[in-house]
Amino acid sequence: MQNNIDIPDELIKILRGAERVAVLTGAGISAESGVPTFRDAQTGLWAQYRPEQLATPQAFQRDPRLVWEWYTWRRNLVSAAKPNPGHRSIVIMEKRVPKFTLITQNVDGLHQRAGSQVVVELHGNIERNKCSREGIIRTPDAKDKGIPPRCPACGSYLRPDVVWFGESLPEQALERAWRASGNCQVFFSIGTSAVVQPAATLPLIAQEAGAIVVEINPGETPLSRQVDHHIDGPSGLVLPEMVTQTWPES
Ligand code: BJW
Repeated sequence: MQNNIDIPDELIKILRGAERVAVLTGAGISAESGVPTFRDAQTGLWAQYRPEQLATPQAFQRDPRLVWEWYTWRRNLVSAAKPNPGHRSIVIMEKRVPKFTLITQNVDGLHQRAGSQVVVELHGNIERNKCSREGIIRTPDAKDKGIPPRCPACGSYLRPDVVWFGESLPEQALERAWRASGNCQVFFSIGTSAVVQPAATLPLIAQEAGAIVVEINPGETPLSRQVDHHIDGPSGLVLPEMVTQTWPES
């Protein structure tokens, strides 16, 4: 089938010879798996819910039950979702590029379920829980039917292991992301609105250090005008096309 996606020849050539590639993904890569994005008009989560009522530590303090139930709804959505061709193409890139770093803002675990071996999770993972007091990863007791359940070690509420607004990102993940961005030859920004800090700075670090920066997104973002290539289209179509043209034998 003919599609209208144009992958620049120059990019294919560079990618074939590249030793170090970094990829940053956002909610858009999981959109074709049926996981809602945050900021898309109509379908994005923030079109329906207010972030400050659900995705901040203050929201959890104010109404832990509401926040926990919202995450339970999203956990069910994510666990029913399946990786799409965009996620799978990144698995092929990981196999082809000697030093490949996948950095994701997503908390849905779909990269891992597609088969990506190493994933730097900047905003945590919705499947895990941690103690809201100590920040240690904990699993609730099977008998605990509380909403939210309690930390089995100290009795405080458990919360999802995700990064809310105003919270720091996991230090090691952020450091790995800085390093890979400042040390790659090609940097991809895929399916992200490129507005949430500090992730939004990573493509700029890469560009500053001399990397070719490529954005894959069906919409425009604040980054679009600065990148070397903006490829307009859904990642579930663009990435398989790019991978097939770059490594036809894969
Ligand atoms: C497709 C597609 C398809 C559709 N194919 N594409 C400096 C300046 C100003 C503010 C700050 C700053 N530094 C820090 C801040 C504050 C804040 C921030 O950035 N605010 C801005 C919004 C202004 N940052 C923080 O608080 C961070 N913490 C921090 O920096 O700590 C230190 C500090 C704190 C306070 C002050 C100063 C320093 C933490 C950020 C945590 C973000 N958390 C969330 C929720 C995670 C948990 C959960 O899932 O519930 O993370 S918010 C949400 O946004 C989620 C995402 O990971 C993140 C990014 O969203 P993403 O992935 O880009 O999704 P969308 O929906 O925005 O975009 C989707 C894109 O896909 C669109 O472009 C579509 O076009 C596209 N698309 N279909 C490809 N098929």
